[in-house]
Amino acid sequence: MSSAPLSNSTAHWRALDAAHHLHPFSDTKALNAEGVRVITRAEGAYVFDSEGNKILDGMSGLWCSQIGHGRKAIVEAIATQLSQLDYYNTFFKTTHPAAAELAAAIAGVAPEGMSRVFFTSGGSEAVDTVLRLVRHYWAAMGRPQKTIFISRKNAYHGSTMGGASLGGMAPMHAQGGLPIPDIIHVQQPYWWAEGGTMDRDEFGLFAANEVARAIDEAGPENVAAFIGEPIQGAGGVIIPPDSYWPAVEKICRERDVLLVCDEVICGFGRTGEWFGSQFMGVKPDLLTFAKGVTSGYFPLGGVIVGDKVAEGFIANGGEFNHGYTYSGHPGGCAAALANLKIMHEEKLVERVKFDIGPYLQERWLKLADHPLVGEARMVGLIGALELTPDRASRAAFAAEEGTVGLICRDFSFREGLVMRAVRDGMILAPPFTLTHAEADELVAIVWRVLDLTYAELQRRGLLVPVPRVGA
Ligand code: PXG
Repeated sequence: MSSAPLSNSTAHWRALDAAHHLHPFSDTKALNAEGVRVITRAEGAYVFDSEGNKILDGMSGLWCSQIGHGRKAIVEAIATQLSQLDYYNTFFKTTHPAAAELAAAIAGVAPEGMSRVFFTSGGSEAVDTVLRLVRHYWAAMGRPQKTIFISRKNAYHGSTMGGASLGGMAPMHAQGGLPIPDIIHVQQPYWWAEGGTMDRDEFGLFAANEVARAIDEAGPENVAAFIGEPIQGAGGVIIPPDSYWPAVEKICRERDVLLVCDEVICGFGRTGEWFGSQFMGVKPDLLTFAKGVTSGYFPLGGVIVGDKVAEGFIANGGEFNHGYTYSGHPGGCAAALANLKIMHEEKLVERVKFDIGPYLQERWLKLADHPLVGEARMVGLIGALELTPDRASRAAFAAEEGTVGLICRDFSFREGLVMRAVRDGMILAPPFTLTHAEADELVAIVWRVLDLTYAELQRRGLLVPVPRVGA
C-alpha cells in the first residue's frame, strides 16, 4: 500500500498545487503553509469544496457569475460551437458567425451611440486595448501629443503592464517598475475614508475637481482620456457621491478629453442597468467589459467604442497594429451569446433593478446597525460594509490595516459565505439569480460573522479607535 494521498482527495490536490501552481495575488510561501482551498463544483449561487462544504458565492466567482453557476444551456452552446468551429482567428480579413453576431448583440445592449466592439480575452487586455486605441485615435486625428491618461488612486484596471499602470494600487506599482509613463493618478471619490469634514456631494465635487486640476496642469492638449470604474470594485466597492460622475463628464467634455468607463465589474447588469455608466448618468466615449459578458463560463472581454471615436479612428486610422490570438474566440462568443439570451429571457437586469436588488439592499443596509459597521452601502447587487470601532469618527482599528478585514473574511468562509475583504471592509456581489431565501440566508450569515468578529476583536483588544489618516 502506498501512503500517497488518494488521487481524488484534498491532500492530493493541495500537494500538486503547492509543488507546481503559482497563484495570482498570493504569497506562495504563506499559502502553501496554510493549504489552499479546493473548489470542485458549483451550482446556482453555491460553490462546493473538496471537503464537502457548501458555500454561498457572495462574490459571483470573481464578480462574474451573473446568471449563476452550472447552467447547462451555456455548456451546450460552447460545446456546439466548438464542435463546429473550435478556433479560427479574426485577423486577416476573416470573421466567424458567433463573433459577428456577438458584436451586434453587444451593440444592441450598449449605451446609445456605441455600436462597435473590439474583442479581447479579458479585462486587462481590454484596458490595454483602450490605451493603444485612444492614443492611436488622437494620432489619427492629427493630435499625436494627446497621450496622457488620467486615472485614480486605488483604481483597479487589471494586471498587465498597461492595466496595472492605469490602476492606482501602490503595491502593484511597487513591483515591476510601474507605472509606465504618461499616467497621472488623482484623488478617488472615496467619501467614507477620505471625505474628512466635507459632506458627500461637496467631496464628490472636490474629487471631480482634482481631475480638472490634473488635466489643466498637464495641459488639455496633452491629455488623451480619463478612465474610471463607475463604481470601484476591487478598490472596495466605492460608490461615488451623486455629484461626482456628472461633474467629471463635464470637465472632460470642456477640455476635449475622452471619457472611458472601465465596466469590467459594473457592465452587464451589476448595478441594475446594463452598464454602470448608465446608472451614473454619464455617456462614455469608450467602455471596457469582461466577466459578466459570459458570466465567467469562458474568458472573453472587449472594448465598446462610441461612434464619434470609431468614425475618426476608421476614417483616418489605417491599420490598427493591435490584436490577440483569442480576440473573438468562437467558444467565448458562443458563451456570451447564450449568456445574453438567458439574461434577456429571464429579465435578469430588470430583476437586479426591481426585485432581488432592492430586496437585498434593504436587508444589507440594516447591517449598519451592527456596532462594528460604520457604513453599509449597496446599489444593484454590489455592496460593501465599512468596519470601524467608532462609527461617529469613522476611525480605524488599533491594528495594521487589513487585519480586521481578514478576521471577518475567515469567519465568513467558515460560516458558509464567500465575502471578500478589502482593507477593513467587506464587499459583496452575488449572482443575479439569488433567490429571496438565499438573500435572507446571506444576511443572516453576515450578522453572525459580524458578531463573531466583534467578539474576537474584543478578545484581542483591537476595538480601540485610531484616527484615520486623511479623514
Ligand atoms: N478592470 C476592472 C475594473 C476589473 O475589476 C480588470 C479590469 C481586469 O480584468 P481581468 O479579466 O484581466 O482580470 C478587472 C478585474 C478582486 C479582483 O480582487 C478584481 C478583478 C480581478 C481579480 C481580482 O476584486 N477585476
